[in-house]
Amino acid sequence: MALADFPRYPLLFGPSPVHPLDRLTAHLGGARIWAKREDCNSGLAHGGNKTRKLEYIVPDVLASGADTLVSIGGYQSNHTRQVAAVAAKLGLRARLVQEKWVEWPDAVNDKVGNILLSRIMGADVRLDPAGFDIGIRESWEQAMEDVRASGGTPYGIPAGASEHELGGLGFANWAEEVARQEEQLGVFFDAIVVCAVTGSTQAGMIAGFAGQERSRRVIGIDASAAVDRTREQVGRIARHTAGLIGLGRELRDDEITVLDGWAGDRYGVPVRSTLEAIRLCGELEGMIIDPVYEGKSMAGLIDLIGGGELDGASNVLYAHLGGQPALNAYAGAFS
Ligand code: 5PA
Repeated sequence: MALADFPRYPLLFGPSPVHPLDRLTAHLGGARIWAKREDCNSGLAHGGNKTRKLEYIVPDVLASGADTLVSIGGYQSNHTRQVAAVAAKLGLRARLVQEKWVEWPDAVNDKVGNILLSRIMGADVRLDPAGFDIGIRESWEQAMEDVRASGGTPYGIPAGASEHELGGLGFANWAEEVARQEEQLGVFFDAIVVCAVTGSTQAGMIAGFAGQERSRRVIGIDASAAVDRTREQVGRIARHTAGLIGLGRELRDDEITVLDGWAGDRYGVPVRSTLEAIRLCGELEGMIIDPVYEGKSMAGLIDLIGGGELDGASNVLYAHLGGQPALNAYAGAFS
């Protein structure tokens, strides 16, 4: 099978925009930096990377006859907010397990931002005291049982849609979209920089780009603060996705790059470099990034350029995966 053989249910406006970040580039004085904007890829509740992944999952949802999407994340999960939006769009219910992934003192952490949007979209939001974990959770399985017990038909979507069979396809498609945009723009992105936590975003990219003629680096920046687990998950999902889309060869270990050093000690807690990266992008580009994911991957990009790591690259593409609604829950970090 090839990627084109998998059904895709359109949820995006079309290809997400790609544009240069020239003031940031001038400030850092290295490779030219561009951004591809998944934060404005869709009209569904601000979109983001999960909306793209869900394009390949929705056909399976519809075929299953389910009436309720069941998913899981932290209180400020972007993923569950996007699941809630897709459920609304399809006329389905959403049952969301929101775990306490982050010990963050902001008093409105479980009230504003993503969780507020999910409530507005009619999702059944349930808070759970469990801590951070990217794997399959008992609470998620229990939520599916609850839906069944009340006469519904659940469809389970794991954290970040990553452990889903088809979770990597959305970003394999992103890789094809990038190649088409490169042709239109007359550039080649030597390196892609992307945030990694549950893994299927970077994994899909790796699988997708691996089939293209000209090779490039796909550099994951860990934001889980549990890099071994994330690296394992990225590698496993990349290999699985490569198999699904008929890559026709095994991925090499050197194609799986997840760097640590910018997550701090804890998932969801911004460190100094995160806040500096957020301010820098805001002040130089008017581009807003969040304190949980994109602020950390941008801090990585800044250091990689400053440290000469990307010297051989003339154009670097920063994958902006969305996530700004969470900023509302982190007002304390900026006051
Ligand atoms: C998330 C994930 P992956 O989980 O596919 O590695 O993507 C990391 C990532 N950027 C990067 C943003 C804005 C993200 O939301 N978010 C999760 C969520 O629950 O929102 C899955 C963790």
